Amino acid sequence: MLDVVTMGEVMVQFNACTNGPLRHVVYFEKHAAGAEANFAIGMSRLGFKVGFITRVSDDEFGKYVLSLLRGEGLDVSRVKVDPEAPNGVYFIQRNYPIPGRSSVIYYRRGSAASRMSIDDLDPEYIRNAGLFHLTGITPALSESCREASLKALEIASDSGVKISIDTNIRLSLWSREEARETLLPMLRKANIVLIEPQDAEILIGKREPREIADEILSMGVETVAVKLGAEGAAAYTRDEEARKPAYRVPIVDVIGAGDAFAAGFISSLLRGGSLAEALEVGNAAGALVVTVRGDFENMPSLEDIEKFLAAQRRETIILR
Ligand code: KDG
Repeated sequence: MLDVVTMGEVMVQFNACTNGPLRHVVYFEKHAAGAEANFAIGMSRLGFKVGFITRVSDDEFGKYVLSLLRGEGLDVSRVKVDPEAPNGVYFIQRNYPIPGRSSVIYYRRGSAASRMSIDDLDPEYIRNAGLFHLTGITPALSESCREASLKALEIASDSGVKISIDTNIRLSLWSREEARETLLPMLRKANIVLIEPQDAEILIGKREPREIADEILSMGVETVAVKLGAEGAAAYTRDEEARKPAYRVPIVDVIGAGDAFAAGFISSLLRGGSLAEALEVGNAAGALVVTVRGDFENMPSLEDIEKFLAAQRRETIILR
């Protein structure tokens, strides 16, 4: 039995080696990433058995993605190789036009993963999982992905499998209205919701963590984590709340931090951690990931989280 099953697109990432507009960038580093894959790799490194549902292309990029997922210990028995479509690819433009911010340029329309449909779902695979995780990216990929996401949630919810949803709204994939219409009913099925204030603004018109949490808890969700970027994160249940600041680390590439937080936070809750402990583990994973280029490379093991947190407690990390 798998502890976690998730479903999403894994793209090949070309991360600019220098800052500035992409037309002047000469060198790129090749990585692979995708919000659900980052989460899945994080959970696997943290000791959970994880199954991944996706489609990849039947070429070098598809082979790269598949060997990466397999190499990270994920169950890839439900990954399909689609000979009819290319793999999704994206480029990261760094520190321009806003210093300190990266932008993402996708080449993913019509990609192999965007052709996922309910035919890619094996209900037993989801029913036997401990947790089904989805982000707002997968339903935004295409109509068939939206249907498959809804179906996967229905299967999980009908069979009592816990559901976590990270809203991850990408406005280059769909409109605010589409995001709201699709994601709100999905959140009602979730046990755990992870959200950022800008997504909450789109979904429920609120930006303040306590108000966001109250609204989402009132939908029947058990635990809400509000990701606050450089300010850390806050988490809420009906009876408890906690807030933890982010750890200060040298920042190289913030993309993937939210997925690392999700893996750390959820892994800790699944192990019976308190909200405060789960926030610490989530923040630690997020902090480690932003110190390198690429999304998941620095996803830590449990042992490395413990070393990181112990060092923080001893205040031995000099970070400026
Ligand atoms: O959360 C990180 C992701 O945003 C990045 O890996 C790319 O999956 C991605 C997406 O669709 O934005």
